[in-house]
Formats: sequence, structure tokens, C-alpha cells
Amino acid sequence: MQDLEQIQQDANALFQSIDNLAELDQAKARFLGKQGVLAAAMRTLGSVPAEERPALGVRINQAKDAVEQALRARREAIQAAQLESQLRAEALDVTLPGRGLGRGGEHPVTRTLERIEGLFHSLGFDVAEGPEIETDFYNFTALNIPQDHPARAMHDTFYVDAAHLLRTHTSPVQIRYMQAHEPPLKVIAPGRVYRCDSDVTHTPMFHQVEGLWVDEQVDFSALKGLLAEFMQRFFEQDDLKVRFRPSFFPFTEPSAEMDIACVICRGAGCRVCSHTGWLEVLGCGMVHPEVFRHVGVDSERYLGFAFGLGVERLAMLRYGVNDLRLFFENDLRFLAQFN
Ligand code: 2NL
Repeated sequence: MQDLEQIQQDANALFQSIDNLAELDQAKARFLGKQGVLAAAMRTLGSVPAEERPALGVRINQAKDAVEQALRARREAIQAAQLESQLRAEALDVTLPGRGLGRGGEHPVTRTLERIEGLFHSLGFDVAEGPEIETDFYNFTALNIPQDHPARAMHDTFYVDAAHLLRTHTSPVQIRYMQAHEPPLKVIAPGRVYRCDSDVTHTPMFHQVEGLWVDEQVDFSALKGLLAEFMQRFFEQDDLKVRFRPSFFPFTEPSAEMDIACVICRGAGCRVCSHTGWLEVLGCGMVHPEVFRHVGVDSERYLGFAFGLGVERLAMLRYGVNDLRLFFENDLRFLAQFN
């Protein structure tokens, strides 16, 4: 009886001296395990006189319950202490000021694209979009680009399979638009285009805006006025000079290239304009009758004016960026300047 009292006290003292669960398990084995102190006490029952046996058995079981109870209490205390210290370590000071949201912004090419869209929209143009994966018909044939034209070659165009390619311009959007709408129509087609081209001044993906104006009476002077107005608004220069030079595209006849007075040096000559005072900014022309024939527009009744411009080029000129690749590297030190 004395021994059992001592065992309970020893167990209690040992448990109290322990502050982690692993050691507590070892201590538990020492008292409650198969080789433990209480199991040994049970084994002594056989050598005790029969009349004392029941009382001693009851007493041993009481001691066992008491040790288990002490163990449970200590385990809960250790767990509570661990939780408490974890909570203290992870405490948040909700009164500290925030770190700031680090707001992002639109990519300069996106901003330029939206600026171009907004300006043409205010000049009466609808904005249309279409698929980036196209068929040979929409990307080439409908645009009067001959079967043997170099642009169709594998090394200029990304082919998806025998029947599909990544559009090399957004003209297919306008072809689809003419199939779906009767003239008169004014539409621009902004978006990503792809060419097998990659060097300092060319990226395999870039952005283009094409425009189309079909009516019974549109002529080159209307086009010239429209594009001059657009460039003046885009560069915020009311007196911006423009000029048109003859050019060639399979889908327009006649065709022209439009220059604007250099927006960096205002025509005086600088590195950006190669000391010519002029910057080439877009290609344009009167829609070729063969294009109208492919989409079922009566070329006896209607005339069309079309143009195409590169968005990255206009973004570089507007923001004074001298390296096209900066737009595609996604270096935040560059991009953050446009926020
Ligand atoms: C350039 C030249 C141009 C067009 C695109 C066009 C579209 C249709 C019919 C006729 Cl549906 N033409 N687009 C016309 C002339 C020039 O782009 O140098 N772009 C960067």
C-alpha cells in the first residue's frame, strides 16, 4: 500500500518535470507499460494471501487510474503550452501599417492599342476581332496574295497544319466582316499577328491595327484626311506634317505608304528618323477589286480604302522607346514606368 502511494508520487513528480510529449511517452512506458512499475505490482498478486488479493488488486487499479489521470493532465498542459507559444510566435500586429498593394498597370502596347481603338472609334469606326488561327483562304487567297507569293512560304508563316496557319495580319477579320455586313462600312481590326521572324527589330508575335472603309464614294483624299487626323490626335501634334509615297500591296491598288514628320525632332533630322526628318508609319491603298470579288462586294458600285499599321512601332515613337525587345521582356523596371 505504502509502495503504491510512493509510485503515484514518483510518477507525478516525473511527469511534472517533463515539458515535451516525446519524453512524456517514455515516462508513461516506465509506469504503465508491459514492463512498467504497475504491471510488476500486478504480477505480485499471485504471491499475496488469497484474502488480501481483492483489496490489493483494487488498490493497484486505483493507483493505475491515478497515474493515467496525472499523465493525461500533464499531456494536456504540455499541449496547451505548445499551442500558446506557437500562437505567440505567429502573432500579428494588426496595428502595423500595410505593405502597400504594388498596383500593376496596363502594358504599353495594350495602352497604345486601346488609344488607337478609341481614336478610330471616335472617327466613326466599328472595332472587330477574329480568330488568330486562320485558313489559307482568309489570310491569303481572299486578299489576292498569289499561291507562289513569298509571304506564304514556310519560313515567313507559322503553319498549324496543312489547312491552318497563324494569321500574318488582321486582314482576315475584315474579310469576315465584309462577308457579314453590307456596305457602307467603317471598321478597324486590332490584334496579335505572327510571322516567322526574330531579330533586333522583329518579334514572332506583334500587334497590328488594320482599317477598312467601304462606301459608294471614298477616295484617296478622304483617306488622306482621315489618317492625317488620326496621326495628329495620336501624337497630340495639331500641325503634324504627313506625306504619301507610292507603294505596292497585292490587296490594294493603288497603294501607298504614309510618312509623318519625325515626332522626335519635328523634321529636323535625328537618329530615330535616320536624319531624313520623316517616319514611315503605315501602308494603305484602295481595296483591290479582286478582294471585293472574293467577299461578294460589287466593285462597280463600291470603293474601299484600307490601311495597316504596326502597334509596337507607334508605341515606341509615342513613348520614346528605342528597343522593340523591351516590350516583350516583361522587366518590371521597364513596365513600371508606364503605370
Ligand atoms: C502595312 C500594310 C496594309 C491593308 C493593309 C487591307 C485589308 C483588306 C483589303 C485590302 Cl480586307 N487591304 N489591308 C491594305 C494596305 C496596307 O498594311 O504595312 N501594314 C503594317
